[in-house]
Amino acid sequence: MDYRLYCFGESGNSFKAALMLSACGLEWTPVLVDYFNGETRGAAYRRDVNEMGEVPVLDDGARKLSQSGVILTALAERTGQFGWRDEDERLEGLRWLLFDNHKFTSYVATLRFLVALARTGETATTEFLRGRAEAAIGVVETHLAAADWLVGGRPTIADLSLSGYLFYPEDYGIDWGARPAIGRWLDRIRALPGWKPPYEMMPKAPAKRA
Ligand SMILES: N[C@@H](CCC(=O)N[C@@H](CS)C(=O)NCC(=O)O)C(=O)O
Repeated sequence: MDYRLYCFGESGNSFKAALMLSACGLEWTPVLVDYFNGETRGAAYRRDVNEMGEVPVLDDGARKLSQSGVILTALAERTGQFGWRDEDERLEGLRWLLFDNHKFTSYVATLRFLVALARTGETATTEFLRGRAEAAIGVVETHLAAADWLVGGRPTIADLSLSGYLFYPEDYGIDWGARPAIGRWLDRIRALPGWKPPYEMMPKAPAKRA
């Protein structure tokens, strides 16, 4: 199957899907979305690609899948890799995917966007997001201090989802050195087949035009 991933390099949600495709040994091509110049907010993108106005979107030739958690789930089911062995694992994995989408990626990614990409400086908004991000990061650090992987003692789509933003080089004021369990977990994920840094997997989006 010829997979096309609508994405841009700065998007950690896209990186989750990109890493899954590569780790599963699937052939795929990035389709660069001009996010910073408004492509996802345009009518054509919403009509033809994703009504939610987001990346990632995975086009498998038959249909377009969006929401990284859905893409990861679909690929796990199709390939039999990084998925669940039984109902207990499936529910536990779903718990982490929902936690990621609601509290982990959402706060970490928005904080990174404001501080490192939009360069707003520290504001009341970033202070709020930093507190929420630190709390969610603490939950993951505590879990990983007692387990190598989030679910089932082996790498799953839960690990690919929660780690997606943590491979980016930008500094947004989180002290990752103070989270040694997360650091060791990221090293284990880097050792998976097909892993490459985000900006080597997907092209960066063009800068915002004046
Ligand atoms: N829950 C979604 C989040 C997707 C998302 O927020 N994507 C960002 C880029 S990383 C986006 O396309 N944002 C466009 C916008 O909000 O206008 C997922 O996991 O796929």
